[in-house]
Amino acid sequence: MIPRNLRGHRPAHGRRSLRRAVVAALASTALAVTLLGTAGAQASDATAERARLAAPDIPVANVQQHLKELQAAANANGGNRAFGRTGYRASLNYIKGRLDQAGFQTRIHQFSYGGRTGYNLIADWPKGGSSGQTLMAGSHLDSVSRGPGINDNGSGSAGILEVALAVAKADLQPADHLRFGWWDAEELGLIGSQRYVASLPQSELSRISAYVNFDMIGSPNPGYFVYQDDPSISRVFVDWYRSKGIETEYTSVGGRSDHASFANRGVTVGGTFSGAEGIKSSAQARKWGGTAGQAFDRCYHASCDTTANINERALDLNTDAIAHALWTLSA
Ligand code: DPN
Ligand code: CA
Ligand code: ZN
Repeated sequence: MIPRNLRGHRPAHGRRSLRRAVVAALASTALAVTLLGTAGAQASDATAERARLAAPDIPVANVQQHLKELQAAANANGGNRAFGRTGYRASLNYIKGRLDQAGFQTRIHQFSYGGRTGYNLIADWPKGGSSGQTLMAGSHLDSVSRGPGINDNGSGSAGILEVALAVAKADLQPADHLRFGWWDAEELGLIGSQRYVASLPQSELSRISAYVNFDMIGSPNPGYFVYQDDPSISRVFVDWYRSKGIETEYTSVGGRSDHASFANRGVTVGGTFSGAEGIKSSAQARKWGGTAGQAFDRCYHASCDTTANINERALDLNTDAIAHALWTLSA
């Protein structure tokens, strides 16, 4: 349609040339539409490809359900899930059952410590792995004997379980082989993870591209900490959190969790952490919400570390961050 002002003010002799111009304009519009159509299709292909490669949003309700199961395992076994106790085996059986059902190859790595038997759970994803490298994620599954250990470390254990189940659901075929580990006797001094790395020949250890650790990721007064270790790993977490509008802080977890067993053997490590007995500062409370002057987890290593001791937003963000990191680092 020719705009009214153009029509009304054109001299008579100009009508033909105007018509030609309109025809030409229509033709070039058609060309533009064709070109745009192609570009649009390419853009949506790229979007679809990105969506296919991107990690899914992990449903936090499923992670909470795993925490309920771990709480039930403690309740039925004297109130804890500690090394050498029946609550630990009940926890391991639950996680192993879910992984077996989803198609993981699981095995129990046994060790003895202080006259008792420890049990690490190792789960290999059978698909992908063409690079010859292994990306590993792990969490300690044992609690202290004082309580059920739902934030420490049901949270990490449930988080990586749900991410593993998402790997199966997506039928992921990553370049790197994916392996998950649940460690026993962390609370006695990183014993399970140390025994695991000691069981691996150096040739296998050097094929581990990275080990990422998740120990306490649902603290009730949460902080958003990223392990300050390898920058190529930490950046993946920091950038992801920033994309969600959250500024993280680096933390040196040092020897306080199982990544240290891997780092000591020269493996690249990383992880996230929502805080333990440390006190949230007022600057941190302004940045992250929650209560300044109070511990990130007031129930750390206490009997009140139950399913009530979880901040769902922190649990949700961290599990989504784990999925993003595993998808990205293994691609
Ligand atoms: N690994 C836990 C503990 O030894 O009690 C808690 C913890 C995790 C502490 C990460 C500091 C950093
Ligand atoms: Ca989520
Ligand atoms: Zn812990």
